[in-house]
Amino acid sequence: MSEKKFNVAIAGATGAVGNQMIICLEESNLPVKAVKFLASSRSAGRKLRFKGDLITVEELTENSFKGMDIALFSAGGGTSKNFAPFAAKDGCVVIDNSSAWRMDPKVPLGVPEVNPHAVAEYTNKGIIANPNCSTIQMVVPLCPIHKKCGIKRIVVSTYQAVSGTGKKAIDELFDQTRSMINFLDYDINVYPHRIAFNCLPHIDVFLENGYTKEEVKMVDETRKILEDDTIGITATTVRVPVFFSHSESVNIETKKHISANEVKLLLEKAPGIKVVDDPEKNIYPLAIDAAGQDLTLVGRIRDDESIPNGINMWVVADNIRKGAATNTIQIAEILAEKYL
Ligand code: NAP
Ligand code: 3JN
Repeated sequence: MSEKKFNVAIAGATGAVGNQMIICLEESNLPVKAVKFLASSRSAGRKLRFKGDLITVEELTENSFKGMDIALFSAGGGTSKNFAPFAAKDGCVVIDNSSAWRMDPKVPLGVPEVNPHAVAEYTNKGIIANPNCSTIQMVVPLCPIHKKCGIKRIVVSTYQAVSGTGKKAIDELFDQTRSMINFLDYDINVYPHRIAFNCLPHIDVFLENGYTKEEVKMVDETRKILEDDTIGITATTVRVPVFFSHSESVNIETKKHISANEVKLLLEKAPGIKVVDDPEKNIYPLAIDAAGQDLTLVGRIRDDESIPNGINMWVVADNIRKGAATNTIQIAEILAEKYL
């Protein structure tokens, strides 16, 4: 890391992802000169702690980024679309957590373990996009397999934690669960159905083809990050009553044969991954073990016996850390070390 220090703004600092970004920034090696915390007018004036100091939250405006070097956005797609260009115009590099810029061909979509070289393309628009959480944790183990054998097709089903919907959904799962176990009435506000003791095959909005937007994000973003539009991908995304960590059942068909044992050895050496796979001892990746740390846990690695070149695996990561804040800070670290 160079000696230079950076002014870092966080837009959406009061939200679930923004709060985790503050923690990850405190934990990181990024040399920070000063921070600025931004949110809507609703939260302006609130105070948030950074490394022991109390920082007053300011309202996000077009002029918020003057003098800033790096802006981390997690305040929704509309806010990113409207305000990221103002940050870029003022010479700030934006790392955006929303879907607003992800599929723009001039904006890199970065996962440091997979395509760190993409970060260099920030110069096009001054914006780097952070992928969707479900995409990030899937491409981390797919990348080494794709490099070695070529992936032909992916079938993925997700089991996504409510924290992916933000703070209000965490509260809703807690409140509904508490009400139900006390035989009390409960409210349904965040999702179209009760989430407590239920699974909802519905994340983000439905599109004309019957898929949800979350499913289409996984398809499009995976192809962009792995730099291969020929990969066939189909996804089913499901919300489950878990607070933190998304789990995924990932089935892949490769071009060249690779055995489950070889996949295990390959992933054991790959960056950002912990292989957790000893079924005889009931050891496999769990949401509760992934939560609060940054590795992507991979287990239940086995041959898909229904096709000649198939592998099944179970992939779990903390959706708010590696799926959002940690990945953003890792991109900022690369940027600071190599490009700014
Ligand atoms: P959240 O808990 O509801 O927080 C939303 C944040 O955005 C709050 O800080 C809020 O400020 C701020 N905000 C909302 N409207 C704003 C406006 N007009 N101007 C300035 N700030 C505004 O949501 P979250 O879970 O943290 O998610 C935030 C965004 O991050 C999502 O919309 C999504 O784009 C992205 N995200 C990405 C992933 C991923 O997969 N990488 C995962 C989850 C979320 P107030 O306190 O003032 O309301
Ligand atoms: O639901 C999840 O588990 C992840 C949610 C991500 C999300 C939520 C609201 C808006 C996104 C995203 O990152 O794709 C967006 C969005 O920016 O479109």
